[in-house]
Amino acid sequence: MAELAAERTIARPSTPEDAEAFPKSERLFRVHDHGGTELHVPLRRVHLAGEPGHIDLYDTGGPRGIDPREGLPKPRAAWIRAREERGDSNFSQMHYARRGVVTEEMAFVAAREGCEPEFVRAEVAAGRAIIPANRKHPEIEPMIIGRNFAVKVNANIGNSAVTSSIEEEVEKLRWSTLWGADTVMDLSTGKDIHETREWIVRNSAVPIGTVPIYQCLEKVGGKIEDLDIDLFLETLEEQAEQGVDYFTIHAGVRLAYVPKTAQRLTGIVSRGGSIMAKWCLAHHRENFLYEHFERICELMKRYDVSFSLGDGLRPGSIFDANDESQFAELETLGELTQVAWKHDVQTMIEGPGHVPMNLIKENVTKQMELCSEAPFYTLGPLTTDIAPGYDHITSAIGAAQIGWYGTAMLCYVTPKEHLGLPNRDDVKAGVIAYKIAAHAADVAKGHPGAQAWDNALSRARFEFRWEDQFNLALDPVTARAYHDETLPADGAKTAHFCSMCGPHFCSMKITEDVRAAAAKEGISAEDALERGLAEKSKEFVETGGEIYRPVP
Ligand code: IRN
Ligand code: FE2
Repeated sequence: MAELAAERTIARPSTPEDAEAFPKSERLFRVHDHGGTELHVPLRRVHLAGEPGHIDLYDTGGPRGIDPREGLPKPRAAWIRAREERGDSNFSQMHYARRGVVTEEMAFVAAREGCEPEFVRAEVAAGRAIIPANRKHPEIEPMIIGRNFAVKVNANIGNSAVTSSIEEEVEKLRWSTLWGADTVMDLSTGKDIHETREWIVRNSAVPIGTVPIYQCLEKVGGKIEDLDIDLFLETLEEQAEQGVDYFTIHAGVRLAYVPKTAQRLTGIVSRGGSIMAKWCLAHHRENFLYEHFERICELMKRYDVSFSLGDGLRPGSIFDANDESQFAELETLGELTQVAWKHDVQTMIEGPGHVPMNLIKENVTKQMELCSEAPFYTLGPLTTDIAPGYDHITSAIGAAQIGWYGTAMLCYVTPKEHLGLPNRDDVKAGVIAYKIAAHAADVAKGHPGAQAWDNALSRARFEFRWEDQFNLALDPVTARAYHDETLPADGAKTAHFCSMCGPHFCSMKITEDVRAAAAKEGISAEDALERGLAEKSKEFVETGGEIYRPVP
């Protein structure tokens, strides 16, 4: 392990909130050399009490404890400056990748994901992965979205006309990245939309996405008919200048597809999709985003804003899943992907929605085929419609499956979906549910290193190292609190049982006893087990042969 010995790390500042959320974790940068440039790759190191070593985990938390008015440090500033001074005009990572250049961002994500920089370059060049990183967002710690990398999670935040202040939005951003959100979308609609976004971008080490048509609609006072391409491009420019890293653009809602939704149980449920559908009907013209798509590409590449091609016709109920209008739009998104790639603009494709489990796989198969393997980014999908209040669960079930089939990023759903705006607890519940789905997909896909975390936790569980079990958990505080609810004493942290089965029925304890007995008698665990089982069987028969015996 000579490589490990040579590893250099630097401490990252930590706040009381971090320490409280992740006890026994240390926030570190691992220093990587990229042709003389130092890359500081963030990680969270969990120290173990009961076995040597530690576990290093991917960390999205970013620099913390910084005054939001000051904004975050800018690790990308020098990299970007060099490109600007060279006079580049297309700043997209895909553009560099296709010219054989391994950028600092590519080397950074390679170090973060534990693969070779050349592999990252090749995936980005092929369009199979994107690195959302606007050149006006130097605060980013680069990340990658693609099915040959860890599955990512997006969290949506944003005020609506009725609630929230700017500080609250920044706090939501910090909160969701603390728990592991890989990207955050600002879906603000109310007033102060520009200022809110500025604060969010300046305080975000993760890529920020938006749906620009929402702001356009504000600008025309809600009158959909008044929207046009000039206003749209002007709004894109405004947001791109601020540093937004990817735009959801509903360019696939073509006029001809709108009537196809008439037969649906729940019609059009996408906000952006319904805006564009209404515009098409009002003018009886083709969607202006579709018609002027190349002009949009020209703008995107000047900043390296990535497309997240919107699924305006996604199903809003499991009844509507995989219908004609949904797949017609997907075909158009595939066509637009080719146009974007002609300009080397990075592109991912948004997907559903509400889909029963038996119809999930077809979504991925079709998307890969129609969109030439551009990364898929899905909202859930919810696998049933009967559980408002629990849609983080109905959808995490679908998210885990679709992630396993190859979806690259999962858009979270909170318990408040369909009911109201999420609060702090809802955001956490949504992110955690989706981290579970994403990680379960990584494990099932055999993603290198994914299972090591599970194994570390399993070992701690089997060896009754309670502290390690808590500290390795996705949510240590909750794990500890649940344990302590019944066994709060310190002694219980070393006890070889928990209150679930009690001391006499713990299967792990029994296995441990068998192994200990075997070691004592110098026989194999299998022999000891056999002997033990024979004894138990005899005792069982002799005492009356009842599974449940009366308490003596
Ligand atoms: C993700 C996949 N499909 C939709 N999404 C997210 O839904 C998208 O990224 C954005 O956050 C939101 C857009 O919602 P509408 O405008 O399509 O409802
Ligand atoms: Fe829904």
